[in-house]
Amino acid sequence: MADAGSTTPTASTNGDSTTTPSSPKVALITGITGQDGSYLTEFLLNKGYEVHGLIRRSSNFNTQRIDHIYVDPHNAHKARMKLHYADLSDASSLRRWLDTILPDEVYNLAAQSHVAVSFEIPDYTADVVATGALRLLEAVRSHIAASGRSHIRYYQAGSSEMFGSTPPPQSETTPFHPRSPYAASKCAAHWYTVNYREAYGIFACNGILFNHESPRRGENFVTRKITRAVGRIKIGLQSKLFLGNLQASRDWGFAGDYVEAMWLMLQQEKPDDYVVATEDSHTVEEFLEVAFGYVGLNWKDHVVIDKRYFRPTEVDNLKGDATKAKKVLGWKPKVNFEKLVKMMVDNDVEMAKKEKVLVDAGYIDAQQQP
Ligand code: NDP
Ligand code: GDR
Repeated sequence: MADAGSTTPTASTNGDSTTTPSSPKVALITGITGQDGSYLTEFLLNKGYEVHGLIRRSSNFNTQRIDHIYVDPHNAHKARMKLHYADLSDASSLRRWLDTILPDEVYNLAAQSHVAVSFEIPDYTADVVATGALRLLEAVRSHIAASGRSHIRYYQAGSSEMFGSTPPPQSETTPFHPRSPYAASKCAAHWYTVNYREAYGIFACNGILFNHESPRRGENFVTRKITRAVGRIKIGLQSKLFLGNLQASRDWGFAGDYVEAMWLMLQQEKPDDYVVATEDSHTVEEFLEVAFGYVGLNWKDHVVIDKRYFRPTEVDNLKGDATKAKKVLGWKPKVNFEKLVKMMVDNDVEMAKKEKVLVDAGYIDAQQQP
């Protein structure tokens, strides 16, 4: 378990590198403990970067996704991943770490990222997702003004949710019509980023990423909720899965592919905004069919519709047009829909087997569903 300590950089990693230059590039990642933060950290370490992550204080350790690349600082000879306490709601911490770390690239991935939850905590969501991005941009601007380090580059994690009810295919020129406090906040963060690029000449990019998943996806997003249930049902730990709207369509890709696109945006000559998507879309019901079918189960025997999981306003149909990213960045996804679903189910069947051992030994209760 990683502990960032109180005031100084403490955690480090021995992430294998094939291309470490003598003076490595330095990246600062907010949201390093999230799904994307963990894949981006692995990606950048493999490129030879020194990676600094901002983590927020929580009452339990929240670093499970990066524990495998964490090395206790007391044992590390070469610290290439370092963790620091900060929060997107705390402007002074952002500026302080910029001044201390002197990053070449800043990736703003931190967010209250759950759309349904944003209806429950709209004020907080806006503070972290919209104003948090503004705080970080302003910290970058003032850091550049004070230090002259104008080569610094900034990535903003934008979302296909910004398109909301605008019909597909959605590209960089498609108008936004957000349908949740989360999506409206992401629109604000998008335009703050454009404004800081135009007003101050900062190299700032918006990645407009469509849904991307993985075995590290949070367990209350629909894909992982389904694959966790498939694993547990297959192993006999649960029988029902409660879901909301099964007719929504999403353009689902693999998170490991998408972090490469983030990095590519910051390697271009000019800053710009890019849609990143597979250009393939499926309903939640189709996800269920593939996931349950893969282990020989019929989803209709297990899924129960629960009104609690419907949203006040839904985003019905997302399907990206990633022509620009393919052409300019040379990016394309490697993992398709079927492969993604199977990767997640395989992971979660194995996880359920381990859970079963703990249940049989009386260490945990089988009723504790994710
Ligand atoms: P996760 O929810 O997995 O991770 C969010 C990260 O933000 C976590 O590290 C979390 O910390 C951190 N965080 C939350 N609140 C704060 C705060 N107040 N201050 C500092 N850190 C905070 O998200 P993903 O990795 O899936 O997504 C990364 C980014 O990309 C997010 O901005 C998301 O909105 C956006 N996005 C994601 C897409 C997807 O399909 N995954 C698609 C499009 C955009 P902790 O671990 O402590 O909770
Ligand atoms: P989304 O992802 O809202 O697209 O946001 P999520 O997996 O939460 O929902 C996808 C669709 O599934 C429907 N759904 C359910 N969703 C959840 N979470 N739980 C359920 O039980 C359930 N039943 C049906 C939803 O209504 C929705 O239509 C994700 C997040 O990662 C955002 O941060 C990111 O910006 C967007 O993807 C792109």
